[in-house]
Amino acid sequence: MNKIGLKKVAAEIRKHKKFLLSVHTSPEGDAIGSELALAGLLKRLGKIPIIVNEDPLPDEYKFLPRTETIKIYNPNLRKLDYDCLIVLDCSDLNRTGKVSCLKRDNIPVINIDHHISNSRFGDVNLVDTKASSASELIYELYRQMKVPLDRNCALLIYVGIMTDTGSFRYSNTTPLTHSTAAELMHFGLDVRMIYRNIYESIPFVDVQLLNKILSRVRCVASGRVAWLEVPAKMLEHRKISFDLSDHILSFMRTIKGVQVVALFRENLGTRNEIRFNLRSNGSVDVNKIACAFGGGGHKAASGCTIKGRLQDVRRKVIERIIGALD
Ligand SMILES: [Mn+2]
Repeated sequence: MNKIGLKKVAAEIRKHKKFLLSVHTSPEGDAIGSELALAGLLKRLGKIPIIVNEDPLPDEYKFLPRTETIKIYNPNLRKLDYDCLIVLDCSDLNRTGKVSCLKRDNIPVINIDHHISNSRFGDVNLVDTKASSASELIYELYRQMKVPLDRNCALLIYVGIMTDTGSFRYSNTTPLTHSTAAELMHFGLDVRMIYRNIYESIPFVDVQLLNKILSRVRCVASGRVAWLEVPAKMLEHRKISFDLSDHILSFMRTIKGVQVVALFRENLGTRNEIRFNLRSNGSVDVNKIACAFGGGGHKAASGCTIKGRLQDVRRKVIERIIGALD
């Protein structure tokens, strides 16, 4: 555990009053859970938290408490007055997207993250690559600052840990992860309801789309690499309210013998911009592969946004993945 980072962040938080909080674009459970739980901690300390994200929440997270306090970026927010910026679950400030425009030169930045590719962009950094999630770090921060948790914050932190560990299945799950989850459950969390809200609430139209998308999975390198391309035209007829990428990646990694899976999506709205996400069973370091294209993440899970044509990006990335197989 990064005790020094925890102490420094606690000291920096005590110095300021009004905080701007943000997370990466396309926020998921850990991003949302960690920022809302941190906002709760700041309030308990008599501070004012303001959360601004570039993207709205996927529908499956709207059952969480206080999600209505999250503001979506708009240019008027450039006038926003605050005295400390806290960025969560981001390896780099640019991962916040347009929210990075709100950063001012004279304002200190606190960086709270667990990605191995983290660039230590903050003036104060709490980076612990052994932590399962940014939410687990917020749990430690509550303890460090001796602020008692309440049920809502326990729920938010639990969701961050649960989603980032693939419901306690991925290799970032540690004894500390489980003991933290046990502590959180003492607040009377309904884990069945939480799981059902996040993973078992796919709208039927999305199940049909998922079916179409999954029929496009391809395997190469004797079945050791599975990849999938999702062109924008498959998605443009509907507003994406539910985040399917996690479900797609989870399913692909269940293919027998597969070591690396790759999902390539054409971003809607931005021309020639591709988002790719990689997952590994541990034999290939996919953080290194994403870093080679300007992205990053963890050894077993990484991502990158890159300019280019879908097929060109896919060919280059797959070639590099095959080169990294033993
Ligand atoms: Mn995370």
